[in-house]
Amino acid sequence: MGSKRSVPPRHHSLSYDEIMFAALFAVLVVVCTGLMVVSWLAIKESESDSVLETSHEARGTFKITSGATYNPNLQDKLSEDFKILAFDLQQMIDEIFQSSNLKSEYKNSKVLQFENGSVIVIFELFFAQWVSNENVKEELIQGIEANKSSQLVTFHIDLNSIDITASSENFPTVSSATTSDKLTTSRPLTTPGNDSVECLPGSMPCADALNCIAVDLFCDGELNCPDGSDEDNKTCATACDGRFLLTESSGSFQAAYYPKLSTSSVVCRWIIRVNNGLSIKLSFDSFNTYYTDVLNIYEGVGSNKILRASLCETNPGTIRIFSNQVTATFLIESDENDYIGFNATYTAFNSSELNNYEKINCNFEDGFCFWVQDLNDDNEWERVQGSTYPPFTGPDVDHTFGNASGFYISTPTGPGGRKERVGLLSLPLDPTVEPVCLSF
Ligand SMILES: [Ca+2]
Ligand SMILES: [Ca+2]
Ligand SMILES: [Ca+2]
Repeated sequence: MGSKRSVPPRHHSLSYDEIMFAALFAVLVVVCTGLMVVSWLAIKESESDSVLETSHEARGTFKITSGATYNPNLQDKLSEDFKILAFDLQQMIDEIFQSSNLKSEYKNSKVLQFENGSVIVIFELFFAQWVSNENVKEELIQGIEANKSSQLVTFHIDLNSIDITASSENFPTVSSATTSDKLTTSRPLTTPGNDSVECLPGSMPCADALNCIAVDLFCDGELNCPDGSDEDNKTCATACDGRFLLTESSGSFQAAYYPKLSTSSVVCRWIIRVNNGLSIKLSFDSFNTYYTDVLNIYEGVGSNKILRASLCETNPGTIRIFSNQVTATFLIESDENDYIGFNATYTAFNSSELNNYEKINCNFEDGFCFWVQDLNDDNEWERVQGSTYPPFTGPDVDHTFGNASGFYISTPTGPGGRKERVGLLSLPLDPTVEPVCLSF
């Protein structure tokens, strides 16, 4: 992707009409450039605006009694067997919920794991707002009974095996994508004495033992306890590397080895805060995580933070966040000793110093450069290498190297997949008087 300029012939003196024409032309160029920076894959027939800030996740499981047989390859998330079965089941779940009473809340689903026993499927469901487990379960059972998916011709699901658990059910009032993260700290938060305040379920006392705040407000980058103890560096130090608040203009954080799982899962959380007006660039020296371990990168802190990247398995290259504050959470659920985690470095940079060429030019070899995923559409662009999966849904090579080693970006693909709007945004471009072409 690159920009070219064509220089119009110069005039020594300009009439009033010529100046007006030039001004009008400049306005048109700015408007056209603004429209061109958004690339649409397709226009979805029906509108479905999702609100990211108030998302809800539920976890579910069911048993397939016929239509799929278990084999050990299903343990490998990268295997063709896993991908094919997961794709079909996600499509089935999508079709069921898209024709259910929860269709306006439902966003998408993701198969996490298969287990032996006919085939037991463990999956996640994403909703735009909070919905009860009972409601989700009921709609899923009704959808299966009413054959709401063409996949149900193949798969037979044991209705009694269906179970839905919301990982955020204890804290439904806190709406953020991390409500499922069970915060684990390396030290006890307080050592309350006998006069310690009694906190309601889902909340914990501040160090003053006088005030209670919601569990999710601890270590979220915003001060909530009057004594500030909810953001104390010692309280929030992660089990991954013993760090929490990173305020230098550059630094690192890591989970080089997984910490021992004291419970079924561990969350490490870091807050990066650099000078106002600056942005934050994250790079990964190593990234080797098991698929159940997810590193989430958020723009901002507290309950208004925006999920910008959800990373597992593959090294994402460089990620740029256009905010002076970043929250990173690493949820570890695997118990695999032979996997190493990641090592991330960050540096502050000034995005206002970029020119238009730098803002839009990208070969995607090292991430998305300065392009930003549109979060108000149906899906996200993916940075891929070699052929897309399934075969014949995209190119085999990129423009940079012309072979399978080069990265390019692609919209999510799948056989028979529904049409989706997938947008990509540039940073605001500086208006230009001269015409500008965008090529890609
Ligand atoms: Ca807080
Ligand atoms: Ca490339
Ligand atoms: Ca998007």
